[in-house]
Amino acid sequence: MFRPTRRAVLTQAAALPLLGLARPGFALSPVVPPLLTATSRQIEVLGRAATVYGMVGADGRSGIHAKAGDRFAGAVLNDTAVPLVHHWHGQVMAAEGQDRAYTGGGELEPGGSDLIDFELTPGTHWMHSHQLTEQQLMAAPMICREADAEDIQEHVLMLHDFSFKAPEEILAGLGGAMMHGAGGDMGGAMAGMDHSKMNMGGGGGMMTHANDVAYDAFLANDRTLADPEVVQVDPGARLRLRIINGATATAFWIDPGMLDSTVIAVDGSGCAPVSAKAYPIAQGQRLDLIVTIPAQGGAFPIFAQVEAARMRTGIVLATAGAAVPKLADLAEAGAGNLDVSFDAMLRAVQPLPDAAARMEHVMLGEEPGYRFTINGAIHGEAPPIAAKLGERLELMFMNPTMMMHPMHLHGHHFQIVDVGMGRFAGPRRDVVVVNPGAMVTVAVDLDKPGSWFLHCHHLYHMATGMMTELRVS
Ligand SMILES: [Cu+2]
Repeated sequence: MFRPTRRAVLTQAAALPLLGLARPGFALSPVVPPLLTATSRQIEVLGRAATVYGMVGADGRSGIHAKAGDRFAGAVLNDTAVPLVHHWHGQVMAAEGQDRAYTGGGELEPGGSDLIDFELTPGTHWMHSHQLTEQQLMAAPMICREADAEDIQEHVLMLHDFSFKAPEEILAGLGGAMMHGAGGDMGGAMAGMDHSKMNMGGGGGMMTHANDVAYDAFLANDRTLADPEVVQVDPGARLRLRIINGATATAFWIDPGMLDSTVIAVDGSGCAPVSAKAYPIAQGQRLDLIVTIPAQGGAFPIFAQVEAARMRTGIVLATAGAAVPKLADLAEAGAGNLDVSFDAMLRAVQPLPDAAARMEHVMLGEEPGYRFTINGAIHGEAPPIAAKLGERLELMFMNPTMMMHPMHLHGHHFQIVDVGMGRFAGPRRDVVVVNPGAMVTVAVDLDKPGSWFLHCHHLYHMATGMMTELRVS
């Protein structure tokens, strides 16, 4: 893990008062170490050096690790050479303007800092750039330990998809162009689509596909299975894994192998405990998984296998002295596509109270030239969805496209209330999987004014237009 020296931190702190800061609502930080620094760093992937980004806390760890009641208060410094649009994913107590991912939020220039102050939302959350740099690991955990969290060992597992190509090149290869004409090359219809990846998915025999980017590797805490992270655990112990899918274009199945396992929270919100053989996690989603280490000890891989594929990554939980076996990065059998059967089993610990709701239809779309739309428009082409402060809104997503879309709403934890099997008090989440051919409804109480992005968490779908705004006033 990248650890800045104390000297580096102090140097940054000393430099802060000199940094330009031209944003209304943000004041210049006094001489204190930055709470968080966006930085460049080097990692090794499959024996090759790679320059990626990172977001490092004042304690030198990746991201923020706090407890319920703590505030995220201090300076966020952009110590990279690229502008930054930071987003605190899952932080529902942050007012609009506390991150830059909203219309008018602008970019934090290289060398600039923002002063941030909000109470952290308990749960497993994360942070990432709202730009193509997310592909280059501009992302980190944002963990706020719940007041009632069981007193057991915890470990954060962050997943990424990795390419040695620049994200602009990946986007051009897909045939996509950045919305607002910000670079990219308009290719032919579906150019770069890898039709060998086509597979018959759900949705009544529709030809669906997944994994439209050919990645070089899949990372679990920055490492592949060639050299996985090994976490020391005690025989017989219970361990809480806080799993974050920080991949931009890849959904996974978490496979705890022979370990007994139970999910107790999704997207940072508690759910009634559910056990399964494998657990789906789409881009942006989180899973809090309790696993039990057998009393006799040993080494236990936790795999994350790419949906509709054999590729996988993971970490190993091992008791003292256990031999860690060599782990293949291809599973014996391909995984299925993500679907809603897992969400259908989940029930929120804190469901929304009964209330009358107003319905908005959100039609997802895909047009030639790798152009992904919401209600027929790319971001900026259509007015925002207008909503009233205090109202209960239901968003009914409909997906006639050939790909799954993990739909994310900023600033709120909605509740899934219908996945096509009748109404239910499903899980609280902030990213919902909408499969090809599916109709999924979420309910949300709009308790904060502002303009909140509603977008697909597939980075290249968002970048080419699949984003709109909920304007709450
Ligand atoms: Cu999408």
